[in-house]
Amino acid sequence: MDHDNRDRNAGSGGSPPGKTPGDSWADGLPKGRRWSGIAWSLLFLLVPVLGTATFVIAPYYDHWLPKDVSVHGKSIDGLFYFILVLTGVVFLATELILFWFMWKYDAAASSKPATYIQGSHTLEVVWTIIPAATMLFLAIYQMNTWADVKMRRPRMAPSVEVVARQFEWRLRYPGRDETLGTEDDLFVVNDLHVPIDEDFLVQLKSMDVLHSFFLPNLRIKQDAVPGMKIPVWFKATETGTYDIVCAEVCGWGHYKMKGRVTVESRADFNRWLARIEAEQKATQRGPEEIPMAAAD
Ligand SMILES: [Cu+2]
Repeated sequence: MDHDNRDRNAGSGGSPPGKTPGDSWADGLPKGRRWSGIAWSLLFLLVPVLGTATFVIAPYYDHWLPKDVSVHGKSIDGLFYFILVLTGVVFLATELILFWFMWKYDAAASSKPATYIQGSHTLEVVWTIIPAATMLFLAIYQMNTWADVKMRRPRMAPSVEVVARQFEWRLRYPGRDETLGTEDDLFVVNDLHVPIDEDFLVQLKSMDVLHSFFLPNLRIKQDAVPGMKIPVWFKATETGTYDIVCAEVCGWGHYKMKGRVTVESRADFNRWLARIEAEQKATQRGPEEIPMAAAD
């Protein structure tokens, strides 16, 4: 389209040959040109319309935030919605303006060729300062939530150690002495159990590569970094079984690096621990019970 316009204007100082001032310079364009302008404008209008429709319809099809079952989830979701509305309004405004400009200033419908402008220094300053101020506001506004989730760790010994590994979650509970790294530690794979309404402190490690410990319903997502012990904490508010997934592409089996987290009452949790302990004792023999290999 632009290319055609340029050809028409070439050598004629902007006004096409054979036209008197006041006539639309585009009168000579074939009819299809005008229709293509309308079609393109409407196509661009579909972006904000379908974009908004997606967000309105998605919750009805359960394609939305998973149910929040954590104490700090509310403030995280609040931040999410706040930023969504903020960016949503800007998105709608810019897309609608884009559509309107395409519609109104369609070359084929215009009586004048486009003119070149230098740009506006004031506008540049304004649209730099507004996003910068918004970013600064968000950075300050979210500080308390960040501190709750990542900095104000409950004062307690780790409730469990989670070791990410290609492609599973290895869990170690402290056992009866409530201390990790002792003989009575209990080992489980991909099956995290958590007592409800209690602070729960995870010590997160990785055995091989970068993974990301993601508990969508508990609004927890934390990278597991080889060589680091990273504390992660939450307080679950509703019993049930939820997903553990890896949110960092960690190799060919990344997609199947799934586990589950069961939130249950303290009594059920203790029963489960006792069962794991009994199973472990039944299947593991102490060194003194292992028969010596026959000596030569
Ligand atoms: Cu992984």
